[in-house]
Amino acid sequence: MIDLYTWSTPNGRKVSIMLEEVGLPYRVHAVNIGKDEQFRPEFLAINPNGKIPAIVDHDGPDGKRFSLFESGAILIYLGEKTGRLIPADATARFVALQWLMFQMGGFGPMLGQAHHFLRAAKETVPYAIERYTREAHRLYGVLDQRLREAEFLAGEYSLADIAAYPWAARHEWHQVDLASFPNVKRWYEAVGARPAVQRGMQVPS
Ligand SMILES: N[C@@H](CCC(=O)N[C@@H](CS)C(=O)NCC(=O)O)C(=O)O
Repeated sequence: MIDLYTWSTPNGRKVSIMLEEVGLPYRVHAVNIGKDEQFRPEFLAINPNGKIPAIVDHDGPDGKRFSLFESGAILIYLGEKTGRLIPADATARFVALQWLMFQMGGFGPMLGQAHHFLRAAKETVPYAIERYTREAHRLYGVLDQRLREAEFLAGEYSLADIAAYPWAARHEWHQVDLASFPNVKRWYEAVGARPAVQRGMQVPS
């Protein structure tokens, strides 16, 4: 059994989608980041960085309880644990990890900054809005080019698509019109049609 500590955000939903896809049993623990529950001592004991998502696997690699944070690391862990959604072939595996890192380092953090300055900042900061919405559009352009040549980010559907999808699902928040990125739109609709993705996007209910 895996305990999933999460909230209704893109980083959290990467992990619930992955768990739904691979079919491992899991229990959801909602950590309301709007109420600062991520800073409670019991959660900081699992993730000292005070951010969701995190998991506790009661059947870890050496058969013992194992806790893990950082959504990218969790996706790799679950992929390796199940042999699913992370390619076995070395070249394909590194391509999948490359696009996972692209998401973790750019298509996530930059979109998150755009969300902050467009929706949450206490003052309007035009420089920051321009910087992060421009970067969001640039990143969608990179994805669109990749998805022109490949059906999914690593060729076959993989953990890289699972990482990127919940961020793309917030395209209206970062003011990106998918009609401007037709290959991303095609990919977004294909990923979003998967039943496991639809279930994972409802977590926590
Ligand atoms: N790099 C981390 C980022 C996690 C992250 O930023 N989580 C956000 C929600 S999407 C959070 O917990 N925010 C609460 C806070 O920053 O206090 C990951 O991918 O797991």
